[in-house]
Amino acid sequence: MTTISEKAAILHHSARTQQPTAQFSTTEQYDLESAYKVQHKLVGHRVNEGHKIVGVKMGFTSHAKMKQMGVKDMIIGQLTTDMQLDANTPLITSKCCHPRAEPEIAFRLSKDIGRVLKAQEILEHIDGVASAIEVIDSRYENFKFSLEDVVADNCSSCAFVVGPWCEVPLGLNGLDMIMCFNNTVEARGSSNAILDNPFEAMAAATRLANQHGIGLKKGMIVLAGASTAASFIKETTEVSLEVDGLGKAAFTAL
Ligand code: OOG
Ligand code: MG
Repeated sequence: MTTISEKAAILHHSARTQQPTAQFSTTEQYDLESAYKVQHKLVGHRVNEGHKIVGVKMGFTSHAKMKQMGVKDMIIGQLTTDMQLDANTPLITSKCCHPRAEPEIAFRLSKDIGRVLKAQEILEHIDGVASAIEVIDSRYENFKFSLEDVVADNCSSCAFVVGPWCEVPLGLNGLDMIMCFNNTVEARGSSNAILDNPFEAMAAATRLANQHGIGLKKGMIVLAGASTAASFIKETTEVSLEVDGLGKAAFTAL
């Protein structure tokens, strides 16, 4: 049996050495509440290194993702400054274990949120929407985990890029999401795959954040969860995503 602090230290070491670790759940039982405690400690390791929390990410908000990973509940993880990619900050794949990319939609919070919101209340709490690509990189061997394991591992969070912020449209339904690897279509999804409506994923984020003691502050980014299964990056160098009406997000993998 490992303690919460030990689990967090093992997972942080895995992330920083690119050495995947064995799942905890195959040798011991722990519940979701303890798993979120591990996640808080794990994110604390990054904060102690000088990085800041800049947002949250939802996981398993689409059937495609639940099916790919064999889990059935939504999860929430935390995003830090060292995960942010941009035109001048490529993904260094040698610093990852087995990175995968997935097409997402990002929201920007226009105010602090301290309660659980309904989807209809989201519009008055956000001031930007954008195309986004998330890079997930499980710290567990073979990218295999239980729900508790993945929550403890900060929901496989590794890196993300957000495209130019757009004005918030009244609806986000039926948007085509096309992810390309080296300019060739790698995955194609629809925004409807994200809980039938990405605003529902944002509402679910307020519920899970509230439940697990995660702060949602003005200016923070919320990733709504992938609309398709994730793809291994491997030899890919250019990863891009175009979402109907929201423009393009892209990064370089070296
Ligand atoms: C967990 C993270 C899931 C999403 O968008 O559904 C996630 C994983 O698949 O490793 O980020
Ligand atoms: Mg994701």
